[in-house]
Amino acid sequence: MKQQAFVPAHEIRASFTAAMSEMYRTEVPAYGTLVDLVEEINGETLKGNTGLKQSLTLSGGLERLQDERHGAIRLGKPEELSMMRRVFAIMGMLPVSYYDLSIAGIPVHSTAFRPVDKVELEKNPFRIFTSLLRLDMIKDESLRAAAAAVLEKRDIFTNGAYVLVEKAENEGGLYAEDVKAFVAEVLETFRWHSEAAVSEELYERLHSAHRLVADVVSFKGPHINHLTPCTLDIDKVQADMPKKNISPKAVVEGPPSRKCPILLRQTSFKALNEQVNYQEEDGSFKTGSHTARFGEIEQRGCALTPAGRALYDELLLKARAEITPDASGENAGVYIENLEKTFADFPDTWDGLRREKLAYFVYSLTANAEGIRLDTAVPLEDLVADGLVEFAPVIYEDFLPVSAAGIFQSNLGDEAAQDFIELPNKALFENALGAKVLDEFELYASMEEASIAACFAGLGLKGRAA
Ligand code: OOG
Ligand code: NI
Repeated sequence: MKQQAFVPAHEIRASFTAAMSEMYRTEVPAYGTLVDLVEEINGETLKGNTGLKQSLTLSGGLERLQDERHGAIRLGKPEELSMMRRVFAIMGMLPVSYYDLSIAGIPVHSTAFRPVDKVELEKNPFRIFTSLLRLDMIKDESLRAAAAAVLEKRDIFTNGAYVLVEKAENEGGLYAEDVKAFVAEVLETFRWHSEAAVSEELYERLHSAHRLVADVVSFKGPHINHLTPCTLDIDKVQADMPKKNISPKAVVEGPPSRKCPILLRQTSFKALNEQVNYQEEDGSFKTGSHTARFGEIEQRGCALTPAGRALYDELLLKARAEITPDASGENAGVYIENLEKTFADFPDTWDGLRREKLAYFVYSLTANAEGIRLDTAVPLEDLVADGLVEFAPVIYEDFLPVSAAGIFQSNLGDEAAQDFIELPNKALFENALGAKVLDEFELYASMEEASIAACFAGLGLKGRAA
């Protein structure tokens, strides 16, 4: 009998992403409208041919563009995070980077689960920003205890999910007959529940500590709070959103529009006000509302080296110190103008970014290199200059750095950041996760290194000249 093969992780990931996108479309109709708008504008952009080659290089090709999404969830306790790590591992998604949001006044810390190798990323790049609540940042001791007690009682995963995760771990993968069930069981965890697990009174107390605390603690599960399609022209989608009755945030977050896009740019529409039912002590329900879920779009650029990231942070902070975008949108025009002016100090040609080692690139042999064998090592630059080797930017696969970005606070509403006890703790996060997070810079650097090694090998050389 022919032995049955495991379903590849990227196929499980693609099925899960499609199922979640479908679910979110019915839960949040504005998301469906946004996806349609993004598809329409991607189509027009491709037809218009503007910067087509570059956009496609950066997005990893047309096929990937259709699947491109990111999402976000917020978890309440360590066991939830470690189980989530096991679930995502089956989809080929590993924890990359540590994001300490306490520096933005938000009581969570986070990682991004995503595929890490080149082939996996090309097949399906789905990534999910995953946060863990920092109960220790709630100052009021009795509230902290009440929140912990509510979380203690809940289990966000179905029995079926536990069974299939264990099966996949024990056997080394999932067979086709289990994949459908696995996707359906895991999807349950991401579903919206309008029945709260707390009374109105407790909800209000949690909410006044921080609206995120209320969002995590009050519900039976970590509802997916947004899904973000990828656009080839974020400025156009931003401009067209009001025509579809979606009101976007005042300005696009991240770097300004450039010839050579860097990191990522994103914009969102405000969280929905949704009806929920609080569960009162006497067993009755009380109607109320909660804002959590929103829509967002993104456009990706190239991954920056630590030096590039430092320059990005410096320029973004400088621009924002001069003009901070107002939530009303009143100063959006001057903010954008000033941002573009400030970023004039960031090289805007691929070769400039490469020569100054501000961004990562992958190298490949050109058609001229066909049949050529070298017997002495030469510097990479000579091969580029001789037209034997060409380069393309590495796509940034992660999230906007917390240090300089305003996105997190503005996702939650535009009120001022609340004051919390600060205790940054990557080790605590990794303990909860049950694993170390991978270093995104190392991942990008090794992609670049591997591509260079392949070029030299292709020319018959063992290594490059220093
Ligand atoms: C996560 C926000 C992070 C992004 O695009 O930067 C994120 C959250 O609000 O839970 O998704
Ligand atoms: Ni997002």
